[in-house]
Amino acid sequence: MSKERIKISEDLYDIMPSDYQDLVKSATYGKEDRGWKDIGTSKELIEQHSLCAGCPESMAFRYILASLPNPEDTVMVGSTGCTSLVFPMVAVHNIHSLFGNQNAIASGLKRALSVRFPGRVKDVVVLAGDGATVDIGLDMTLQAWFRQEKFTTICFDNELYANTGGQESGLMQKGFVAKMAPVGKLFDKVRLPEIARESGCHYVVNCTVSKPSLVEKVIRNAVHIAREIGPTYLQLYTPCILEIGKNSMEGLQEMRDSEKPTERFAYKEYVSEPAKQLLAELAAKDKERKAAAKQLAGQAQA
Ligand SMILES: Cc1ncc(C[n+]2csc(CCOP(=O)(O)OP(=O)(O)O)c2C)c(N)n1
Ligand code: SF4
Ligand SMILES: [Mg+2]
Repeated sequence: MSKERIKISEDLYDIMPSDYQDLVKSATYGKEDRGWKDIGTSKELIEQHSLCAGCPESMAFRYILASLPNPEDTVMVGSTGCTSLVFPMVAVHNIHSLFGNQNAIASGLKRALSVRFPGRVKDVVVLAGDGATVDIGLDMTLQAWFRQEKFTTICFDNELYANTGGQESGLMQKGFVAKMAPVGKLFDKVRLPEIARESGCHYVVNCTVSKPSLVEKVIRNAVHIAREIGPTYLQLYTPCILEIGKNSMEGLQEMRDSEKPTERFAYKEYVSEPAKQLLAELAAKDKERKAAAKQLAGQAQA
């Protein structure tokens, strides 16, 4: 993959927005080892957002977009919610779907892309809130997994409906009282990671986004496994600081507190046997590639 596809015609160069010029000059399209460490030294695929200041969803977006293995050939599918306000500012093809329909849209899209571009890798990644994934969209979420659709589903779990002012969601914690759910949640958080495994996902991770290197690893694994084997699911805790009464500097600590071993976002991972085999093959290839590059660099210096 290369930047060829976004190249600007010389005649139009000076009238293109500077953001676009920067994308062509220094975005990491086509870089094999792109990852969160490129943030700060390259043009990011998201630079502005309309989320509340300090919202952990914005951190998650930056790490995810920096880690996609193949951004020029990726289509993201969003759903209504806080996340959907960000997509217009993202330099990756994306589709907004009706609330809850995201996994149905992604299924059709993935199939259509494989017919339209045979032999070319096209990744599809769904990114939606917990209300869209677990409540209103649960049917579509599960059916896509049952059908073994080859795309990744990412849920930004902030444990309520944030965008509409704080209603109860299936992923809300037991007993939690929100602005629009004054009675308090009567039941435990729905165990969607377990349901994902039982519904045919080949890679499932439940974690926070406090550690960029971890987010990078799980995104890469999830996209590669979805591309080659079948559905993958990531449930990422991105707390709504507004609804839990934290200020813009406190989101990171909230995630760190929630990922302790006894807490609900302690790191949890499931990898199916075929997926384990694929990850081992990819790791071996990566090692080989890096050794060859090192050798070449050594020869060039000599
Ligand atoms: C079909 C439909 N039903 C309901 C809504 C209203 N609505 C908009 S955002 C939202 C909640 C989003 O919650 P979640 O998916 O958890 O995302 P968050 O805002 O928390 O990131 C709802 C119910 C809608 N826009 N469309
Ligand atoms: S309402 Fe909550 S989830 Fe939405 S942008 Fe603000 S802090 Fe983030
Ligand atoms: Mg939510």
